[in-house]
Amino acid sequence: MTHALLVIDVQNDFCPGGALAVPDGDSIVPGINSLMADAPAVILTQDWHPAGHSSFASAHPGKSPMELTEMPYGPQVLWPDHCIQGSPGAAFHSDLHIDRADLIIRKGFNPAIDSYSAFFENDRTTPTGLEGYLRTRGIETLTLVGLATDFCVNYSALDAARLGFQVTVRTDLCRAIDFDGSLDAALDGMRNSGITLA
Ligand code: VGL
Ligand code: ZN
Repeated sequence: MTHALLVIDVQNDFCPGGALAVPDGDSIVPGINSLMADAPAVILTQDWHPAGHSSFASAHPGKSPMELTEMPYGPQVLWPDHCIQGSPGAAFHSDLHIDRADLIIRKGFNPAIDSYSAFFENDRTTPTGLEGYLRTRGIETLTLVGLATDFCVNYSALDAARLGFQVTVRTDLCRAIDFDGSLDAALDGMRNSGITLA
């Protein structure tokens, strides 16, 4: 087995009605379910923050959601409170066939560091353990789908490519936040890193 489908953050808070809703975010669920049915390995990620997480604007007096701040590891967008551990917003979309998952990897649980990528926290060095899991299973190629194209899908795809995996992003099964040109920047960055956009 050498191929895995990586389903990024298809959670209620990133779907319409959620705390950090991605436009049209729920529309990709049926297509992802179809892909999962045929994939030899399926891994889901789940954004999973403690209350008061440092990526929340509410944790920074005087700051509003979507403002930038400087963290010890670099610039960080401040988000509305979202995907709080155990909350309904952190749950997967109820139509997603999560029983197909071999592994669910949670990220963003460290109060001091955000984690967009499925592989590394936002300091780009603290690993989540996913690389070791994939390598020990002999997985070399990855297809990525999910939310959001320009943040967690983007960072996961870039890290996967940097680690030497062969990466395809199914952009038809992703949706973007598209904040301040972030979608175009992400697509350019992924293309320049040898990632196949399909
Ligand atoms: C995400 C912002 C904050 C994502 C997660 O899943 O793209 N974006 N946390
Ligand atoms: Zn988050």
